Amino acid sequence: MNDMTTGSKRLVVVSNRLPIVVKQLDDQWTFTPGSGGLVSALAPVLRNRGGIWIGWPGTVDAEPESLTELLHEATRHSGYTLKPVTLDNRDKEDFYYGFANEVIWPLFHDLQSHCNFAPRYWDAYTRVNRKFAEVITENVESGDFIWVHDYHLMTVGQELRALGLRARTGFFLHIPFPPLDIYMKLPWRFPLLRALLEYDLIGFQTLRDRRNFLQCVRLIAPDLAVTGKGQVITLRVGGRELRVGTFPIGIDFKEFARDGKSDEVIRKAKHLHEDLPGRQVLLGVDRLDYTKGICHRFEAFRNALQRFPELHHRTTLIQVVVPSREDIPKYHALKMEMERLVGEINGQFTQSGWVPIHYIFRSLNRTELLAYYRACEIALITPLKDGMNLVAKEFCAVSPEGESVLILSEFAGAAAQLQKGALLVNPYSVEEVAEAIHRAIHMGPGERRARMHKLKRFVREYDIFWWVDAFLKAAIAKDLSNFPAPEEYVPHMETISL
Ligand code: GDG
Repeated sequence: MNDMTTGSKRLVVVSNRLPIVVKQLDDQWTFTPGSGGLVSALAPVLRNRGGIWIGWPGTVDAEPESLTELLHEATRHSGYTLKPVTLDNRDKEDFYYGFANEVIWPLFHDLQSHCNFAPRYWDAYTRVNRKFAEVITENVESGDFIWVHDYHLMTVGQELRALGLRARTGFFLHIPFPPLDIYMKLPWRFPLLRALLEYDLIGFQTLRDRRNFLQCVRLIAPDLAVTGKGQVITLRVGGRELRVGTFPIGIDFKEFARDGKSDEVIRKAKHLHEDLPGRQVLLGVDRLDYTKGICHRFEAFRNALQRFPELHHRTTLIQVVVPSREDIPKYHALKMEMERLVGEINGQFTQSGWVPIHYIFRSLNRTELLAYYRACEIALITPLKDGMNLVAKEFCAVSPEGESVLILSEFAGAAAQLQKGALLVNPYSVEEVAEAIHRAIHMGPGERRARMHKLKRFVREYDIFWWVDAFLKAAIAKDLSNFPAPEEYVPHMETISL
């Protein structure tokens, strides 16, 4: 760990899931890399700096001692150590599927009608957060910086204080923080806010999220005093002082740009496009999730095909959906609905030699994923709400300059940074997205190049290493005025001209 940045000995990263999933198959333990944005973002950081990663390895069957040994084996050459937190079936049901995925995930994405506020979920949440705190306390050394991640672990900081730990703690929320009116629906709104205020530093993806959080804090703490206006501000509340900052998460730009130019990726990308001659290919890549707006996107594509018949035969949408949380009925229902829509739209428009939507329901390996980023001319990334959306940034890093266009939801955190290069859309407006598709397909090489140039510059400059440094510096910096205020996206009246 970099002493210059934090003055700390080690970085202790804590997240719900470890970057490795442990499974038992026919009496054999298997390891597979974890998926999702948090793992993609943090794995290169720990590879680079070393440290400890504490989290749940995804199984409820193994004994803690054997898990520790297995994880030690699996990460022998990774440069960092994994420490497991063991969860049982009840934890998995009520904490993970329950509070995290049926309460916080939908509520924080403004989808309150998807919430199930079952009273037992909160007890499970605090119980499991205490388990995490206990494992942290067992593994921490003096001078360590403890960096807790995401919505599963919002009360860990408070539990650590209750266990008497004095180490410095930071928390980063990867998903959005909802506006006051929505947050207030949460039955446990006050204890949750009070618990968050026990961290020394809280990071959000965007200024919008931070503003929402501050409005909520103001309600429970009329004595709240805020100092500063930039990227990192100081709060004084209830006799405590803490910092709150905006840190838009990035990707390992160099690695994506380099791997995207490898012979294997170029060969595969060429091969993919040979099967779609003379077409401009639109690409969607998402975990199976109702926040990603996949069904709205299909409707927008249908609308584009209805209104602009010249697109027939000239464009194809490739939609990759990565299986996720499929045991939850809502996710299963979403899968059924997506598949119904794909069938219906393809049935409506397919002609000899042209199928409008190619639908892939599986996880791609990295080479395949990069080949799709490289081969497709237009990324269609239209989440209904998203903390950041790393797929948008990965597409920019890999796609050849001058050929590609990014269509991006204004409700993705990435919109704040990428607004000058992307075509921003309201994902709820089927017509607006259809018009953006039309505009992207007709966009000339000059405009494409200029836009992609800006996009790449932002993604390169604010990469994952910038993000880590900014967060860790914010934890210790004496002077917070050196942190520049980040970009903010404010919807405006730009009409898409046809
Ligand atoms: C959460 C927040 C925030 C996707 N398909 C495949 C694959 N992926 C990888 C992508 C990307 C990651 O998964 C998805 O990241 P996102 O950011 O798009 O979304 P979430 O998983 O919802 O992440 C999000 C993020 O945390 C980080 O803070 O941006 O808002 O919801 O890295 O590359 N990887 C492989 N095969 C696939 O088929 N190998």
